[in-house]
Amino acid sequence: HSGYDLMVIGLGAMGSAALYQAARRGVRVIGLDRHAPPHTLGSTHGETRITRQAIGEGVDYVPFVLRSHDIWDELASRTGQRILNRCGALLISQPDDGTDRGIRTAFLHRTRQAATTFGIAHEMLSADDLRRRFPQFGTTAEEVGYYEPGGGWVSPEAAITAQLSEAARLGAAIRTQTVVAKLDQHGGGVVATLSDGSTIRADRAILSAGSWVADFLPPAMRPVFQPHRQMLHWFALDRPDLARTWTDGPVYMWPHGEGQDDFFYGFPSLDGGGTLKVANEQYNALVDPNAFTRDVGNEESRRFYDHSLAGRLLGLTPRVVKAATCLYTVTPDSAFVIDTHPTMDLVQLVSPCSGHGFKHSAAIGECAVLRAIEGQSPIDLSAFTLARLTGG
Ligand code: PYC
Repeated sequence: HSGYDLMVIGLGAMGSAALYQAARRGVRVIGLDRHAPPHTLGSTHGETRITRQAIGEGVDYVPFVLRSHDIWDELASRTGQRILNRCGALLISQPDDGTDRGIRTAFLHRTRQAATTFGIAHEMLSADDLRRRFPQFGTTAEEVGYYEPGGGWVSPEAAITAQLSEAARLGAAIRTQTVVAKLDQHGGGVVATLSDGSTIRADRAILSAGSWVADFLPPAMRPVFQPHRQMLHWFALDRPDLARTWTDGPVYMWPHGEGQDDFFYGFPSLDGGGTLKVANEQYNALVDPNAFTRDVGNEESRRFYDHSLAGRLLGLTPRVVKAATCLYTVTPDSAFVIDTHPTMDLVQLVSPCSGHGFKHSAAIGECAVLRAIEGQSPIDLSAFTLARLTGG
């Protein structure tokens, strides 16, 4: 079969990781992206992504993040890029009641279970400990903390840049501003037809197209992957006396009620205490990834500030310094899909991460490549089948 051994469609978090892992194994690989990564039009921009090792979404994810941290440490020393920042991760929550019930406590419960199962270093903080250790948060007398020193944040732009530049250095071909209009399997390989009508062939493909993945699926399966508009906000801080605590502080996640709006997360101040990046999540803003409102309205930022942030992030003002939108591609159970394509067995589907994928992406790229070229993933992928969502 002429052409490449492997084609990677979509060079965001998963795709750039896959391209790098393929190139370092000597695979003849080509990566294609409709834009020029790292770009701001998908799911992998905005300076920071939370990383944590005890994964409250389920123990099946833990091996991904642990392996991803190792890959990024190695890549950082090789490229000089600062990718992973272990500033610590804090979950503020109502106390664990020992059950999986209730939005506010179940995540803490499962996080603690994952930490215990994998021996991940952590501390449980009482309400008093929390206030003493982290005076920048306006926590209540009922709220407690789970603190993980090995957590922190990943720079999506640095990770993608390093993965792509290393892949290119190792021989990968990269074509940006290249739209794949159609993907077919025949003659023992895969054929990508580009929007200009030309074709690219490879023995196998990894489809990591994020919010665009539905374009490559049978129509009945498309609704499984729902692109949702999300907002990122950078608000101004006005407490110079707290600048140090915000600069040196951890990343954090804070469910503060039972409703979907009662959750936000944020990062340390990366500009010396001038601003804080904070965000919430929304699941009622289904969009077309090619046509949606990318600007964030002042009233959207203000509503978020008033509902969740005022009184909780001390010194934060409602003044928006910067805001951006990005996309989550959400499955019905909010879990990942890492599986063989339903109608093309030479294609690995490595996409939707429902808003919690970046921290796992370096390892998922590696697993996808090894499954594509050797038929087996080093990390168990059985929890991430497409069939669980399609009944197939
Ligand atoms: O994956 O840690 C995460 C996360 C927090 C908020 C959105 N995603």
